[in-house]
Amino acid sequence: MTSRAEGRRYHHPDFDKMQLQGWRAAQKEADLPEDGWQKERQWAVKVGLAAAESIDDRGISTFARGELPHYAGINTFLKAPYIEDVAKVGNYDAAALGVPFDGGTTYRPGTRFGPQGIRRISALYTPYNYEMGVDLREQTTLCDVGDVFTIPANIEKTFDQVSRAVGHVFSSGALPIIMGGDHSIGFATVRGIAQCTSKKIGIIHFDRHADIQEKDLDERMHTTPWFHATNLENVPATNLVQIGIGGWQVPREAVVEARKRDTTIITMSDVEELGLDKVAEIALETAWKDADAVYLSFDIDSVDCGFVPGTGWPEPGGFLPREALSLVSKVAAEGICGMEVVEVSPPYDTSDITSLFATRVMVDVLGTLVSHGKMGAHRGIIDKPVDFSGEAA
Ligand SMILES: [Mn+2]
Repeated sequence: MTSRAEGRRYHHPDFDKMQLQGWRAAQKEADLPEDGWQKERQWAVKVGLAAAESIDDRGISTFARGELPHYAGINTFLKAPYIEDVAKVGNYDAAALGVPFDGGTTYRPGTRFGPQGIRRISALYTPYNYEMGVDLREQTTLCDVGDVFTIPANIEKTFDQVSRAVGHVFSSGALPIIMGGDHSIGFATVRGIAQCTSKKIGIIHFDRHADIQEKDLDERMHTTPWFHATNLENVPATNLVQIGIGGWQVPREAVVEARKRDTTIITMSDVEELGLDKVAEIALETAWKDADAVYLSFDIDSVDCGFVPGTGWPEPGGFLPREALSLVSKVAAEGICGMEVVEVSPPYDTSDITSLFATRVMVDVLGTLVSHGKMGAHRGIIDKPVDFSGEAA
């Protein structure tokens, strides 16, 4: 009779743990500094009062400040510092900003609460990502510059406010990370960046919907951003890549326009057939062709509605969460000049899962930019910075 150990069969006698990303990532963590973390704790005690005597950990303060605890505090995006004076936004590599607006919505409203929903659940996150081996707190600087003052009853005035805000942030050198809002804002956000540069901008657009007709219900709405954005001189339609489009909610007038303007549309079947690497390659080659920067527009409804119920026009058959995150990272790895996550509608959400996914897209892009050395790369195209500071109040 053999013992249990003798009887065990070893199928992989040469298995090396370093073949596992799980183990390599654990090694990588050792290379990360923790100065930022120490600094944050010292600051928390300084401004939040030293803790009661019974608390052994003297890094804990009396009033909650900074990351911990995750259930406490005033929520900015990822508990990043809130920049009240917008003149100081350029002190940071990236700036989260909210566009609370749902006046462009043609079915379910509620995306005016998107920035609040995303900020609230973003409190759950640490600045560290295991697989990437990135710690945002240690390797970059991020702030939350708050929300744009939108005008609920006037979409054109809102567009003007959004372009001005995005232009201000972009010109400061901080990378705009925009939390919508419905997708109508895509025109205004791109216009905000495009006005600051003579260079060409491509767009990679994740969506179930084409969003490229001229008008909807007689106005510019959330179905129309790319018609107007690609009318801008330095935003060619041939550099617009639309990924995930399909189903029963794509208006025919949008299809006519996409065909006329020669955009590149990649359906979910294309994704299935070609695979994520090939799709990323096609998207990047097309969006970057003769362009100097790429803008990332992520409509949360590009993900199957079973995962993101809190959105304005849910359409089954979209991305699985892992696929969407993988593709977004592959796009961000080449650098971006700004990004938006739109169409999160917290009133229709369940357990904050839609807002959570939006947060995840944002932090995955930030982490990828850091791990690929692309944070700050957008600054190279700012050759016409705007400056509104001298204007009369
Ligand atoms: Mn959509």
